[in-house]
Amino acid sequence: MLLGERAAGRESGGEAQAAAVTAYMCTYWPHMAQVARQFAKLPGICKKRGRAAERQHAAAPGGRGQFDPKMAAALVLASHQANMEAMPALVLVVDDSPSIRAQIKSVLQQVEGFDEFIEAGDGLQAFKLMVDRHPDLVVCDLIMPVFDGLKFLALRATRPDLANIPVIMLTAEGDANRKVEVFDQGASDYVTKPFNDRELLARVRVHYRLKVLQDELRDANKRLESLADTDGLTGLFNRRYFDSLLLREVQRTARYKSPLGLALLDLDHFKNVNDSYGHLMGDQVLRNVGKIVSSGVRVTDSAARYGGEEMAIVFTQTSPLGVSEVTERLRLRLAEFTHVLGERSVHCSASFGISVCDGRGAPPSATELVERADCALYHAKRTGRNKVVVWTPEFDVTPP
Ligand code: GH3
Ligand code: MG
Repeated sequence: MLLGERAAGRESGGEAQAAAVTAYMCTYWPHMAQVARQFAKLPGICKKRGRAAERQHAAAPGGRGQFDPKMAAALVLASHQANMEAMPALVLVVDDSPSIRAQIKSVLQQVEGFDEFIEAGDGLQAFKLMVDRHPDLVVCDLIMPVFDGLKFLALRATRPDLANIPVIMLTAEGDANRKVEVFDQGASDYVTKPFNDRELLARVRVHYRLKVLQDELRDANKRLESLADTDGLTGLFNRRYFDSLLLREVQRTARYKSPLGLALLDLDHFKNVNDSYGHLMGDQVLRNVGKIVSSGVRVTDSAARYGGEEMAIVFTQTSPLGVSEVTERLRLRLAEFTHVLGERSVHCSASFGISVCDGRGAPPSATELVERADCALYHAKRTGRNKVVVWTPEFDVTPP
């Protein structure tokens, strides 16, 4: 059962109801925080005014309660129809006449959820407000002194981030050329002045509806994209993404002669962890290792889950010495880390194999780079584990 925040507030303390709740959805950001405290373990979505940044923040893993991105993507798609009318919208009303602005506002207030308005007296002020506040919809007069509606549309066209905000222009009766020009400049629709209240309402509703759907589709697509690239357990990139990333980085190295490094990591005696402490502890170890690895490298480096308990790190623009140093630091951190699950705790070290190209000469192919790191990793396992081994050409002559 999906719970809205009003219902969540009403039902606080009602255990039977709470037990049936599988997810919650809030309209305002502060409500999200309140409801998340009550249903801390459930996935939640904040739908405040369609602003992508805030919604993503509300939905970020660990941001509010336990968030399940797969579920959120499904919930957003499944619930938009039911919630659309109730969503509060921020509307920008632009007209040089304060009385017409007041008239437009009083008409739009009839739409459920349209309860927040900002106003501008000319196109320049409107553009600044649009940039600062990212409204959900703009109703704008075409004819205004100095900075008119067409100039406003031209300025808006320079900002791709404003392209999805619908603009409905108010135009004079019978001016067909102007209407065509308004569409050419990116307006979503027009209403002729003096406007008919019901027509304005109908057009605003349609364009607002379309914007909400487009925003939600874009957000859901972004989430699905990131789900397709990441490993569900560790949050690191998955193997598929790693393969294409390494290929790209090797090409970059060949083109710009920049150094590149690859480290393969394999947990030591991990099977024993699963066998002695159970798979849940094994999973906990993998999650922790993922966090330690991703927080221990630069944002420009990339860490991926390469296989079951193998991970790969691609170091870009890093000298061979730098790759060895960072990898050695990671090895130490992992060896010292205590993994805890319930009452039990365990240590689990890792072995590392490194292959690098220093940017001089033709770099090895991505496959060669992986084979070399794998060969060095094998050597690390054979010679005692919990160590970092760098591949050297001698390994090809005398296999470890
Ligand atoms: P070595 O030091 O030689 O690497 O020994 P090892 O025990 O780590 O290596 P081995 O390849 O024998 O075992 C790897 C184990 O990793 C076996 C497999 O069940 C476990 N494993 C792989 N993926 C997962 C996972 O997602 N969760 C858990 N809990 N275990 C996993
Ligand atoms: Mg292992």
